[in-house]
Amino acid sequence: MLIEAVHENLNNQDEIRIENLKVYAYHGVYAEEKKNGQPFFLNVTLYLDTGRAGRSDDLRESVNYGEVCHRLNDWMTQESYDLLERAAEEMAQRLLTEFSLLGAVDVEIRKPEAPIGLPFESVSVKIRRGWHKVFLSVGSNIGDRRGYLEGAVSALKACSRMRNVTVSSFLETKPYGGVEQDDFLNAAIGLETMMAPGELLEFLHSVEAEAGRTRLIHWGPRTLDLDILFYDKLIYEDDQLIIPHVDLENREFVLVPLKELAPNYRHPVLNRTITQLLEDISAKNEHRDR
Ligand code: PH2
Ligand code: MG
Ligand code: MG
Repeated sequence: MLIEAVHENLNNQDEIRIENLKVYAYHGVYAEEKKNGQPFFLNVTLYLDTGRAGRSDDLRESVNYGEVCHRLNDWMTQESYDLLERAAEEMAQRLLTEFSLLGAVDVEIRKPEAPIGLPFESVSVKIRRGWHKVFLSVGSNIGDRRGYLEGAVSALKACSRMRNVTVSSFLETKPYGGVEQDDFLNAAIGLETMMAPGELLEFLHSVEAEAGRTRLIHWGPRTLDLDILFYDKLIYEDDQLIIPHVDLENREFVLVPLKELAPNYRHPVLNRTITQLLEDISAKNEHRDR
């Protein structure tokens, strides 16, 4: 698939394109660039479902490219960044935030008069950013457990790079995994984010830290644990992070609340839905208890 976009809508890869929007702005590492400015050219692709507007002929069901151009011009000239990377990131994030029909955007910023001192046609940075569907597991087994869970939800809702945050009911659970400790309060959270997986993990760690989380005993008691279960249909692994979350298929404290939010979501490796994974656990337990 070209883009792993949020809306599982077959038309959401329709494109509206803006080519070489010319903006006079003041981005650059060198003082003379910040002082004198220079022309920048923006190539922007907006990914959305244009089907509704295509049928209704109603602008309110699409994104007004004229408005997009004016907003880009405003945003490009309001601030002066050192880097094209920063400017592109800022344009992409603002577009995704301000125009809610967008699933993803490509933003390319060209700077044909960059002070290089050699003949060249243009330099540019091009990025793609979009909304991604994520499911998290959250748990606490020290102190004001409900307060920590609610605090985590508030922190996610307050972040401008998240939207559509939804929460399951809170579930009292016995500790899983053999460490002797107090009972947990667990929940599942669904959201859309424009963060990449690694950034999301860092953000979740900062929310845990704010809840006073310390990492003394592996798998030990914690004020707040926020784990990434799924990120679109991504299958990913590095030293810090494994997606889908390891062992979730054996954890009722993860699957029971998650089933409230996404009973038919299919685990991309196991190819089983959340409902089926829970049925698999019941079947295994029955077999064992016989
Ligand atoms: N988290 C663990 C280990 N065991 N058990 C329950 N019931 N709930 C948890 O959130 C939990 C656990 C490691 O993160
Ligand atoms: Mg955990
Ligand atoms: Mg964790």
